[in-house]
Amino acid sequence: MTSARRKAAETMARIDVVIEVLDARVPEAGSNPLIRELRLHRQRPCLKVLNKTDLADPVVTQAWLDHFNQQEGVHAVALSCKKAGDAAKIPKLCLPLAPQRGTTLKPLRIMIMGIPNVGKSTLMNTLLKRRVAAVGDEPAITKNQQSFNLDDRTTLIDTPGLMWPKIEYPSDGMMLAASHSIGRNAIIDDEVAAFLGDILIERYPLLVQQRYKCDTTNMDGVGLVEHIAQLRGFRIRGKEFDFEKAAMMLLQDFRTGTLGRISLESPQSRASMMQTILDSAYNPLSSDTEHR
Ligand SMILES: Nc1nc2c(ncn2[C@@H]2O[C@H](COP(=O)(O)OP(=O)(O)OP(=O)(O)O)[C@@H](O)[C@H]2O)c(=O)[nH]1
Ligand SMILES: [Mg+2]
Repeated sequence: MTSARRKAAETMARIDVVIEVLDARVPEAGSNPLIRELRLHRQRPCLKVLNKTDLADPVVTQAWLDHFNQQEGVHAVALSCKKAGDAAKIPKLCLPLAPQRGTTLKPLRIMIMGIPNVGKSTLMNTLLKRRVAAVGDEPAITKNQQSFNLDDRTTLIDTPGLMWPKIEYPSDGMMLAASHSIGRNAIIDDEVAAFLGDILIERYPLLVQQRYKCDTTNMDGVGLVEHIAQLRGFRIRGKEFDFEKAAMMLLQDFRTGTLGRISLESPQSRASMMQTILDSAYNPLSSDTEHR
C-alpha cells in the first residue's frame, strides 16, 4: 500500500463525509475505485463535486449529475471551485449526509479526495478565503494532508491526489492525460493530442473548425495536429514541422477552455464503450479494442 493510500485509509476512520472532487469533463474515467473502496469500507457518505463545470459541456454535465445522483449514499453537484459562491454551497450539502454532526461539540469532519489536478486544494482555498494550499495545473501539487477549521462546526482535510495501480481501459488513461491528471512521463503528449483530436472532431467539429480554420471532414486527430503545425507555422529550426509543439497547443487549448466547453465522456459514451468491451470479450476474433 502506498503511503498516500495508507494515510487516506487512516483518516477515513475519523471523518464523517467524503467530498470526491471530479473533473466534470472526465468524471467516470476519473472516479478512483480506491476511494470508493475506502469509503464503502467505513460506510462514509459521499458528495461528488463535478468541478471545472466552466470548462465542461453543460448538457453532458447535467446527464452525469442525473447518473451519479441515482447511486446509493451519493449526492452529486456540479460547480466551479474557483467561484466563492459555488464553493460556499458545499458545506451545506454535506451536513444532511451526516446529520448527527455539525455542532461545536461534534464538528462535521470532511475529507476532500480525488485524483490529481481536479481542484481539491482550490476548493479548500476558496472555502477558507485564503491561500492555505498550493495549486497549479499539473498533477501531484499537494504532497501531504492538511487539516483546517472552516468554522467551529466544520473541519476540512485536503489530501494529495490519489491514483490507483492500474487504469483498466487505455482510453481512460488518455482522457486523464488530456485533462492533466496524469503527468507527462506517463503517456506521450503526441498520442494524447491525437486521441483528443479524434474525440473533438467526432463530437465538437464546429469548435474545431472555428478555432483552427479547417474542414474536419475526413480529418482525424493526427491530421488535426498536422494542420495546427501548418496553420501556426510551427517548425523545428525553420525546417520540418514541429508536431510536438502543435500537439501541446491542442492540449493547452482544451485544458484552458480556449476551444470551448468540452466533455470527453458522457454516460452514453461510457455505456457504449462498456458494450464494445463486452462484445469483444464474447468475440475474441474482434480486433476492435479502441474504446472511447
Ligand atoms: N477552469 C477551472 N479551473 C479550475 C477549477 N478548479 C481548479 N482549477 C484549476 O485546476 C488546477 C488544479 O487545481 P488544484 O486545486 O491544484 O488541484 P488538486 O486536485 O489539489 O491537485 P493535486 O494537489 O495535484 O492533486 C489549477 O490550475 C486550478 O486553478 C475550476 O472550477 N475551473
Ligand atoms: Mg492539491
